Amino acid sequence: MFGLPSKKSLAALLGSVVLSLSVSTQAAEFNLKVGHVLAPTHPYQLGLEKFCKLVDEKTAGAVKVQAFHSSQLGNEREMIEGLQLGTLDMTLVSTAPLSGFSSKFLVFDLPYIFKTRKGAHATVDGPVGKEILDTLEAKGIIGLAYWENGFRHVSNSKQALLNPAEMKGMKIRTMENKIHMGSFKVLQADPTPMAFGELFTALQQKVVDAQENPLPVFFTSNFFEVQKHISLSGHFYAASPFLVSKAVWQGIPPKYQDAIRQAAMEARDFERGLIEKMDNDLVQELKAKGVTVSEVDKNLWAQAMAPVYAEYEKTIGKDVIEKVREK
Ligand code: EAX
Repeated sequence: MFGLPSKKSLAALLGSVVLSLSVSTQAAEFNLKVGHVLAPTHPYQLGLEKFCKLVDEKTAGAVKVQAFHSSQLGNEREMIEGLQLGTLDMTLVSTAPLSGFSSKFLVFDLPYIFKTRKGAHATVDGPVGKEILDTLEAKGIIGLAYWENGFRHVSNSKQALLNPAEMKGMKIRTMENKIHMGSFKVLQADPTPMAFGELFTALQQKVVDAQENPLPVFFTSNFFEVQKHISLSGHFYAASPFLVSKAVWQGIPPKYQDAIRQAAMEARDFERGLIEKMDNDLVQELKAKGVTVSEVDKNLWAQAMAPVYAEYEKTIGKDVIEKVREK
């Protein structure tokens, strides 16, 4: 028969029980929520899950963050407003809707302002990017880092599309951004601004013929089910600022603020790596799902969209455009 456990093994068992209880029940000093609009399988979510783990580790459990995908905490404009009101702690959004809060972000929305991922990172991670991100502080928002959505491509339900002239009359959903809309208006397309959460249904019901997003968004939101043609135009580069409510931020001690900033930087590099890998892998996966994937002459598209620069040169500043434009 089994003998009674020794005093030593009982003490070891008791110690491990106390330890596990202390870790699992240790109440965090700060419980924060971060929201975004993309799918649970998108690098936004995967990067945020990494971020949440890093924050927990770096603050020894004092700060815990939960990530909410698929517009559970609102669409991008609503979440940015929530930061200003202090009703939402954090959000990860594309730069496009931010131009409605700080017009300095408009420069990032110009078509083909960036040519390469490396060039985009060098600018947004450098002094210009910081200067623009810091304009949000006056609006009640703190910017931690630029994550990545990526280069955006046009998809549609009608035809394989190679030339910008073929966009004429195409009803295309755009983000709520006047340069995005203006860039498609010069192609004589018919842009409709719409929150991301409404887009799949609008495509399914043919309310719009087309949309534009990076491949990771197109794939993880299953747009291949309702869009059979994608043209690799890469017309806009979408950086994704990671934002915190200033009202919430001011209540967090500096040592935890530093830990959160470090975690945002480390998770940024992880998230950017996932986007790049998906960009490389998804063309084949989309073809396998029956999507026509067309390479296009980007110079042709850039020339066709170029008039939007003249339209916004005065608002943005020629000097700012030249400072940001990747040579
Ligand atoms: O930031 O709305 C969009 O098309 C964006 O890609 C989305 O908001 C992710």
